[in-house]
Amino acid sequence: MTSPVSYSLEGRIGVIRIDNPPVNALSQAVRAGIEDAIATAQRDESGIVLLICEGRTFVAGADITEFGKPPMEPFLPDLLDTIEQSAKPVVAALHGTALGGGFELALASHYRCAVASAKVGLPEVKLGLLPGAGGTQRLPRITGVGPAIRMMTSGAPISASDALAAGIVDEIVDGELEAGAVAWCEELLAADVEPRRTSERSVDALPENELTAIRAQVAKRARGQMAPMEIVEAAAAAATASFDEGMKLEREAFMRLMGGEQSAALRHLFFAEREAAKISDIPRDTEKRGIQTVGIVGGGTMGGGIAMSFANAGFPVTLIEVNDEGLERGLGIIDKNYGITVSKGKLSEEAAAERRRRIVGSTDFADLAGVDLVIEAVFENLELKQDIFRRLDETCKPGAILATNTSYQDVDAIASVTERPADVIGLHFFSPANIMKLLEVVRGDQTAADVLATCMALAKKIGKVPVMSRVCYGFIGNRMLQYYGREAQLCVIEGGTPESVDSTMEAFGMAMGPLAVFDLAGMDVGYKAREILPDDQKGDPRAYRVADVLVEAGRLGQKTGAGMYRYDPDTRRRESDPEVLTIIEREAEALDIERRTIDEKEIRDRILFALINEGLNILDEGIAQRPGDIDVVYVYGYGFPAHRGGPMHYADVVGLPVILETIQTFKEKLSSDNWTPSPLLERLAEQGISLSEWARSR
Ligand code: T1G
Repeated sequence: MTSPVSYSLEGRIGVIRIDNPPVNALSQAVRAGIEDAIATAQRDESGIVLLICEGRTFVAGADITEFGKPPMEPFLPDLLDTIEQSAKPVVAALHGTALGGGFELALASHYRCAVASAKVGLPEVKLGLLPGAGGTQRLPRITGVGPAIRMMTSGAPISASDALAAGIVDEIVDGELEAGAVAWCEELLAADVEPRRTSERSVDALPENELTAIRAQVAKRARGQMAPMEIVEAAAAAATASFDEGMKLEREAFMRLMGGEQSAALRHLFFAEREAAKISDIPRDTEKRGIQTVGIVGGGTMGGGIAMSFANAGFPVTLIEVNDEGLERGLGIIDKNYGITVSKGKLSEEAAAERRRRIVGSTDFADLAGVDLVIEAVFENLELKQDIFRRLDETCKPGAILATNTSYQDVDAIASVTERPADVIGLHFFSPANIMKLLEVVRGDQTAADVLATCMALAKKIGKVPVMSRVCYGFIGNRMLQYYGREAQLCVIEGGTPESVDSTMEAFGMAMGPLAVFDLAGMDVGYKAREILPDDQKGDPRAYRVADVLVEAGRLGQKTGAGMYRYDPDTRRRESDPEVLTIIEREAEALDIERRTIDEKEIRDRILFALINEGLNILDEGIAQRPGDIDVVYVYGYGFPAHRGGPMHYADVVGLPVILETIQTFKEKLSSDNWTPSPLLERLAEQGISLSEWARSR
């Protein structure tokens, strides 16, 4: 098997060329190839060594697929030490995204050049790790401890120009990278430069009070994640310990994190997100339909957000509203949202104006005749949506994709009113649609393969994370949310309080507790949805009794300043409200519920196991393709803590047998109607098979 690394002497430049698609990850073969090449360079006529990569990017990191397996030599930190100790200057030439171990490889080189479009970064924290090949020791020696901590705890890459300003990159190359890098190497040769070893530099320690403040700030943002804290200590040691001692500290921290649950969870999510974009029964090379222009029907909050998502990605958008007043209101929402983005400094005035210009409003349906994709985003009413699709069927050109943005409605029932059900699909955006990354792509029974493949690829183009769902009430996320919410509400009326339930779930890592989420969304949404359901479909009446009483009292949530909580009008901070506790106790009595103390473990297990059990039903019914798909939905769409890996990954951490046994106890002690173990849970628990093993076996 040919090595992914080649070496050639070109004049007096020894060129080490890495070619390991798709991202030149530092696999064992790449590490071995570099090791051989650097050894050759020590013995030949070269005066300088150039390290460069083929393909779209310089090395984008260690090979994550090797993690969790027995480490194989040469170990990356040792290889980088060999490079840094080279008797001849080593130059790294950067393009694309030099990330993680790739950036550490560049830092161990003596000089660094880059094309202007290159980026460098240490995103290990996003995998629950810290840089494990000298990044925590070399970067501070270049940028200073504070900037290095900020770069490593954010995990965000910086541009080549910012890297130049920080002293990380020495030269920005104009034009083609290799030609520019070779020319620069010739200059360095002519100047007879020596190897410049970063490890030999020293760096000033941060003042103790500044370091203390950084520790507190990082701990607050970390929300229970360990890697950011380890990064702070390793980077601080760069100033107080020798390089070798610092490397030892870094290694020990790296091994601690690599062996921990948080990194396993984050690495699971990294691959789950990429796996979710693949549809198991549709080839990746399926020809996609060309999407150049987009139409949105409905300029409300969702329609406006969706329009912005496409305009931000460079698509011209036609936004349709029923009349001038509706259109003016819809475009006004968009203008306001762009204004907020600019005022927050996230976008320049010019860039916002350019994006805004891409959105053209109209009240004439005929203006949709030529668009390639239409997304209907009107009120959640099936008949209304069907009327819209009848008109789209008459108006839109053949081959146009007709999508409905719906949270619950039956996509097949919508497709059935058209003459082209194969062109109909669901695109469930999450509010605010221009911010939230999750996109549930709902596959109807007749949705064509190329329509599905087109929408999955389009999702990535507009910066969304797509997950395919089959048709059921609530698809993946909202269907599971009903059970999550049911148990949260029952814990409240049976003995807890909104604060005890929410603080327990926030301590678990949820971005926001369930009751606070209801207040954020507005409890009138659930109230109206239940109003049109027959009683036998409304679920456990105890679960929504308090919410209904609050809605009927005008306490809808944040939008009315009070719901489960009272909200400070200025800060919007939630405050427990004794009036709500009185209502809870009164309604519990009316329902003959004898309130009791419900501890944190019961709150957590009831809420999370109800969520997991329904996720298993969704897998068993084939609504979701994989457990990892459900994890992506909950982390990207519902604030589930990424360092827990998602509800289904967490189910394997807890163990399916434990979950089954607990659910059987809940069935006996709490409610036989509410707690029916998923048949898939029973099968896997009894066979002793984990969800991840089951997923791999399919
Ligand atoms: N290792 C193995 N495979 C990787 C990989 C990696 N580091 N990065 C990407 N891939 C695969 C990915 O699974 C996908 O595979 C394909 O490449 C395209 O990726 C010692 C310990 C580089 C910005 O965290 O951020 O170094 O699905 O779809 O959108 O201190 O990939 O095609 O089969 O994401 O253009 C640190 C992770 C590792 C960078 C490109 N590095 N990668 O984005 O393509 S830890 C990272 C990314 C480390 C050292 C530590 C992105 C990208 P498939 P993609 P993209």
